[in-house]
Amino acid sequence: HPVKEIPTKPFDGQKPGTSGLRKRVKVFQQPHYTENFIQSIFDAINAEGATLVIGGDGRYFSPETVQTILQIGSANGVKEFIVGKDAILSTPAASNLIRKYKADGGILLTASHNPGGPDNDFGIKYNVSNGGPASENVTNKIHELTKSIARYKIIEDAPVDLSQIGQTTYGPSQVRIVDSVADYVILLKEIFDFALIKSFLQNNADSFRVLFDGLHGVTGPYARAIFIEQLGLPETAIQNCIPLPDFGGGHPDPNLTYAHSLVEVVERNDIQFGAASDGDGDRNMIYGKGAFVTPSDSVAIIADWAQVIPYFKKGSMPTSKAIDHVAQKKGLEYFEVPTGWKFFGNLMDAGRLSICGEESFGTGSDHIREKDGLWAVVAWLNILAAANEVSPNKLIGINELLQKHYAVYGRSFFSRYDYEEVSSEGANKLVARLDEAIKTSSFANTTHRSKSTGQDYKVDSVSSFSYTDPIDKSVSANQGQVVLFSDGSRVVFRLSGTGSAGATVRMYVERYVGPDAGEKVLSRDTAEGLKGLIEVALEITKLKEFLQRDKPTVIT
Ligand code: VG1
Ligand code: CO
Repeated sequence: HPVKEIPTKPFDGQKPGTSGLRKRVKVFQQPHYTENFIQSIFDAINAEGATLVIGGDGRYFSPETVQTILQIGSANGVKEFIVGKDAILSTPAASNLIRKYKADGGILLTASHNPGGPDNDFGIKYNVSNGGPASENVTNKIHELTKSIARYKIIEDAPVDLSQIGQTTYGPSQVRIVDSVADYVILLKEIFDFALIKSFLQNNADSFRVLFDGLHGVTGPYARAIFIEQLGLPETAIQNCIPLPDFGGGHPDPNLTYAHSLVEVVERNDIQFGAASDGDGDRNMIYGKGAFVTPSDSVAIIADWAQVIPYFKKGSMPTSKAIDHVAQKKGLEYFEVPTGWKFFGNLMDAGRLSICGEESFGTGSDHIREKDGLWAVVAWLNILAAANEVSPNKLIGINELLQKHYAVYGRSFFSRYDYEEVSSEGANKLVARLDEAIKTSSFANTTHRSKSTGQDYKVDSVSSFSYTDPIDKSVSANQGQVVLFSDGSRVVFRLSGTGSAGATVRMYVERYVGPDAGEKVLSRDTAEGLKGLIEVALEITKLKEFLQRDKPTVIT
């Protein structure tokens, strides 16, 4: 098997974003485009003798890309590829395999929650040996290499049948096709009290029904193994659990807008516990009849209840503003990092962080180095099962747990407004206005009254978030513009790093109400709790004017 060198020219824009390189499928299908990026990964790492895990969310263009990786990887000296059957590995499952088999890294073929199919998105992400996404110094190096690439190397061998579990070869390299699900189920069983969850579900089969929606993403087979095979739930407990290359035409993002298939059935059938996951299985939404859990409450509650989860009984406890209150009360360390799971990796490796979350429906722990949708869903089941063990007479559901939490810790009303695919020009003007406000302090100490609620909000400061990694001291600047108000409320603006066209502006809004506010205030709708603040934020930034949008595309 001779190594061939194929001449090529650089493409613009091969810069990995928040979570890998994401572009339209048509962009990846251009001759040499995908090959260039893969070769640049191999040039950035030491591929000689390496073991790599390969898999993804099963989206359109994945099987072809696996073969491309085998061609280029074998020519660059990769010793062994561990590949998920049919190119399928959820992002958390891939992270687990990298760690479990001590691989040197992995290539994940996913654009996560972005739609799939020939006219939609594809993505390639490189993870390192701790199982987590490569840090910015690695992704910057890959990007630099894509700018000057002049050739890539390939070995031509017969394509590997990805549907056959077992050992085979590609050129000089070993290829191991593995069951995509098995090791992940073993992992979750080590973490949670499956026996307790199972008996709780069996004893409350009518009063506590479960529905998981895979949105035709990668989690389907994992959900079947966990909910049906392990926990003994009926077939009706899962839906849309066959992975499809175009996710059935849907947008596999678990939020109230895009996961309407779940929301509808939960409402119609009075399901007490519903959940959904995104395309690649790292996000989750917990949603029951009349009960919606925001991502920040979810991680705070998991941190608060960590002692009922066997994994956390083993060692030190958590950290990650709802979760801040839990950490403070428990005397634990907590950190605020920029957007993107890669920023948690160093802290976890150093043993200083074990529970973390993102506003974008991402929750996870140091059992792997990615956020983990099914982990969060099973964590909630474990917590509810444990909570009900102590209170056998009245069923504690999602809402009861939330209200109990607010009564102790207070509540951080939180919401995110996404303005998708706006003009880059408008987005830049918005950013420029905020930069100006930072430079001149022109917003500081100004007070703004909301017309609809009559509340006054006084601006304390406007700043740009810069993060210094506590472990390796690397600095990531310009990670979002923060408007802080005198009552502790804050609004953050940033540009998305995962979109594949135009610019997407995100506005994060947060307002804290202490436990003394009383149940009536604490149990309000998020939208109601945030109304005045959102009005003020939109007004002072002139967001609608700059973006030419009256409403956000999605509110989560
Ligand atoms: C978004 C989310 C971020 C998440 C990232 C990847 O990034 O806001 O919290 O880590 O997606 O998630 P951005 O840059 O568009 O805001 V996933 O599920 O795509 O791996
Ligand atoms: Co995802």
